[in-house]
Amino acid sequence: MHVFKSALIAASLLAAVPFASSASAHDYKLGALHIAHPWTRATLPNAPVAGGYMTIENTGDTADRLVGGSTPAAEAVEIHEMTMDGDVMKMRPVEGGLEIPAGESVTLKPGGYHLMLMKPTEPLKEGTRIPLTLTFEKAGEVSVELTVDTVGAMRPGKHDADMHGATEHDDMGEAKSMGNMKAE
Ligand SMILES: [Cu+2]
Repeated sequence: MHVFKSALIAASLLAAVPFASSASAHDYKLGALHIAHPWTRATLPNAPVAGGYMTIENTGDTADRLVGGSTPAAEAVEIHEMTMDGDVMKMRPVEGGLEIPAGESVTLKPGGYHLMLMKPTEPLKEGTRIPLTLTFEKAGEVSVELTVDTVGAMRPGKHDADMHGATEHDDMGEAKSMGNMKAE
């Protein structure tokens, strides 16, 4: 009887694993800040930059600012925004850091605010994870891992354990416009 009971417990533990892992996977907390699904994209050899994307939620009642970051995978980490200059999309550093307003979420994503990993030390390989430290003005530092998704992915996909059903990877048009992008 005892053995039978243990087997039942073991079976229920096994059954619980997928739920436990998707609930806890790839999210980070730092004080009132909640950082979800940090990700990046695989790069081609000699790519001068790589992106860094995530959603940062501020559950507190005072604003904070993302002011910087660092990673052993690149020479420097900058915070960028995309702007239109005529019909050319450009990116430039965000002066003074990126505000995370109280009670709000800010999403860093392709085509919007993003981290820019300057001069990756080696090409980012799809399916690996890149350690990254984020620095906030008030909350301080937190270590996260960027999942590395497909070249040209527009949202976190198959390498993010908690992917909200996003599995599609577009898109040649976007890849082309990325090619026209200039860092300033
Ligand atoms: Cu950039």
